[in-house]
Amino acid sequence: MTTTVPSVCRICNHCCSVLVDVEDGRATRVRGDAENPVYQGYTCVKGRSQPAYLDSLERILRPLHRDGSGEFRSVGSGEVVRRIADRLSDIVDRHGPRSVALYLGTSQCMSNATAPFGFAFMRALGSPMCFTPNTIDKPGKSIAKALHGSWMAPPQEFDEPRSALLIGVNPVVSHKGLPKGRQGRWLRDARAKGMVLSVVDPRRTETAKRADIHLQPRPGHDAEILAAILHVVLKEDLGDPGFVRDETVGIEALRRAVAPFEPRAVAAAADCSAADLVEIARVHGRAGRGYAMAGTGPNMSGPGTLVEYLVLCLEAVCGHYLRAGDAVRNPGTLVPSSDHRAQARPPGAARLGERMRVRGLTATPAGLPTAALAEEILTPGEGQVKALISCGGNPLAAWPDQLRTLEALRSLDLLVQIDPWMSQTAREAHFVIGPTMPLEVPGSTAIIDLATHHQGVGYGPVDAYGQYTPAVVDPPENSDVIEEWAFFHSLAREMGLALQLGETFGGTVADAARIDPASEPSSEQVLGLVLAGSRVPLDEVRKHPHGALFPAPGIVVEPKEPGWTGRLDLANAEMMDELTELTEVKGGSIDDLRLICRRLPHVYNSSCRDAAAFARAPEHNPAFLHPADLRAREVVSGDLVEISSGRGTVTAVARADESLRPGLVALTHGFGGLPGDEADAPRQIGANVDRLLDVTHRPDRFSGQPLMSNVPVRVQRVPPEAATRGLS
Ligand SMILES: Nc1nc2c(c(=O)[nH]1)N[C@H]1C(S)=C(S)[C@@H](COP(=O)(O)OP(=O)(O)OC[C@H]3O[C@@H](n4cnc5c(=O)[nH]c(N)nc54)[C@H](O)[C@@H]3O)O[C@H]1N2
Ligand SMILES: Nc1nc2c(c(=O)[nH]1)N[C@H]1C(S)=C(S)[C@@H](COP(=O)(O)OP(=O)(O)OC[C@H]3O[C@@H](n4cnc5c(=O)[nH]c(N)nc54)[C@H](O)[C@@H]3O)O[C@H]1N2
Ligand code: SF4
Ligand SMILES: [Mo]
Repeated sequence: MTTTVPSVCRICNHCCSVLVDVEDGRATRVRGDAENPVYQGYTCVKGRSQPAYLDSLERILRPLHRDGSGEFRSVGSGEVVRRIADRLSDIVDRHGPRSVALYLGTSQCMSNATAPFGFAFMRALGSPMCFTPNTIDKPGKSIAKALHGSWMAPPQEFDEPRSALLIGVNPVVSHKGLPKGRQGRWLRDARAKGMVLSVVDPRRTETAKRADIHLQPRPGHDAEILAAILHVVLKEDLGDPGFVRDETVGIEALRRAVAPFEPRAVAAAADCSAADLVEIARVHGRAGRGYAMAGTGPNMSGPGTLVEYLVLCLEAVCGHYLRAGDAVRNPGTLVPSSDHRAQARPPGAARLGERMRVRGLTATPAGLPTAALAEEILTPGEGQVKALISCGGNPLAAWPDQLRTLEALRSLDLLVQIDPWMSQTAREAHFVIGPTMPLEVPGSTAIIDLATHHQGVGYGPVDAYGQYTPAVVDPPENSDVIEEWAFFHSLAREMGLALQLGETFGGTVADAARIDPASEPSSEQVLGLVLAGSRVPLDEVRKHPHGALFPAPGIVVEPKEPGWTGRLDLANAEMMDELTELTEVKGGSIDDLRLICRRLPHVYNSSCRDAAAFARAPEHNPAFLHPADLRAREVVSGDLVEISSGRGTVTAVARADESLRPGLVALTHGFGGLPGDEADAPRQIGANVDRLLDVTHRPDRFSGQPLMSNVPVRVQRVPPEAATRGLS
């Protein structure tokens, strides 16, 4: 008998609404839910491939312990928690709590309880060493907000924009930068109503193909391009001078700082059309309503914090914020309500308490710098990290500088990897814990509210929306998998620690959120606990199994408080200095190719490579080059090429790509194995991009994020004799 259960896909945080066919307790099919008002039946191949993942023979269904002989042996979940607790207690006794670090990766975000429990565990242990991928992604977003200040009401964002400016973000593949839901339809309708879409990207991406203006510059010139856009907007008195006068400080200093960024000069240096650059500035500056978002490209290609800071300056100069009396269409659903006021929260600290022992880096509003953790592990002395619990992330596939990461992880006294697959990192771990998978646990769409709240523009739905899903199937029979929050809960109990949920989705510490170590809460109870206090109660959201809009007609932006003096800062001194330095440093050698980042539709970072098989796509990551660059190297699509940077060399399969500007090679991260693997199988497992990166290469001054795109590399053909090895 087949039953069909509505659910939320949590393979990625687009959170599509899906229907799952269940037969004899197993999921047999996942498809889009056409009844859902926001997603309208949209899904992607990754989400639809889930039934195959749940029952995959390769899934880790029992905890594994690698013993002295180097072999993994399965152990019961109770026993594995005891062994890890013993090791951790011993490490803390010898080296103090700071020697234990936690890394919560991308795949933990989709489970609402993992972060609250993981962080609570670390607080109970007394270690501040919590890391996430945010600092190797777009950390500039939250840092720039601290430097600039933030508007205490939402941006106009997806509410009837007349101009959308997307800089190095490709929503058609990544689902960021356009509203959650059926994005293609939204884009078509918005353009029909007059919205102009401008895209700045060195590749003619799937999104750029749908744009009205596509500026195709060299990578790494985004700060200059944004400065040139501001130059035009300010020179021609576009934007919203009233907003600038009333709500900001520093306009004159900003004007001076962007004055040298004359569009023709910037366009010449970036090798793109000056006319299009000016046109983007005029469209955006005159639109009245609009939004701008920078993606991973510009954040990874240069000074990411400066890029994000200039985006915020542009949006303030254009006044793209809701004002007193405006309706707030998306006040969030599964997060608590907040006040919306037409006033600026002034800038705050961008360098926060905890210091790394390396390179003078500190915590920032984006978190501790993940790009410095390997060095932190490798640096002897007081405070050295000796143990790492890694959950839902894959350091050896995704952290910049794979060679250094490997050296660091191999030097640890304890590495625990919570992962359903024998990933690159799992292979090196002392303990591997196989977790439940999303359809086996209850969940919700709260992450999309949270991302909007923390990251800003480009993450949420247009209108308040929410969906709850029960667990749809049980874990496979005879399995011994453990839900991520429950791992932290049992570990705490074993170590005699009481958890206090501080960072729930509401960000509040309720008394009720103290978890009794002796308790055995259910997944449903825990979900209720972490979503407690949400604007729309979880029970209300539960009443709409197919998901629903939760409009809030009464929520409007309140007027500014009397006597309020907060202003947005358009001219933070460090940012202005960094901008000025840019006018002095010009490009690198243009004889080199530049390696840039790029995502593929059928994989999710290092996850879902099976979906590639499902989509009959190659399971490796092609090295995309412009046909002219291939010809110059006497390479044809399908040949093996060697890509070398100052840090390392990988072998990849070349693929002609007309959409790329010449002079570039685009390679997707997350692929490949450990050093030594790929030489034998670039066609099967692909190449690890992060082996080409060096964590000390031009790090961002705040986040420590190194250059991860726009990286100088050399590409050459692998001679046929050598290539035959790769054909096996
Ligand atoms: N299908 C799929 N979706 C995903 C993911 C995935 O792996 N697969 N990953 C998820 C994650 S973790 C994230 S953070 C988001 C990221 O989402 P996006 O930021 O949209 O990531 P990409 O699709 O890689 O797009 C980055 C774009 O930047 C361009 N670019 C590279 N260098 C530069 C530069 O110097 N300047 C400019 N202007 N552009 C540049 C690239 O050509 C590329 O088109 O996607 C999420 N969604
Ligand atoms: N060169 C280069 N490097 C990059 C990037 C780039 O564009 N170029 N992008 C960066 C960005 S934006 C990001 S966000 C990071 C990503 O960095 P990470 O988050 O560290 O990497 P992922 O590959 O997303 O790791 C996900 C891991 O979770 C596992 N997993 C899958 N499902 C589950 C589950 O249900 N539960 C648990 N516990 N685990 C699960 C997967 O098997 C995988 O091992 O990479 C960064 N690295
Ligand atoms: S993996 Fe695909 S189907 Fe699932 S939420 Fe993401 S975009 Fe939607
Ligand atoms: Mo990311």
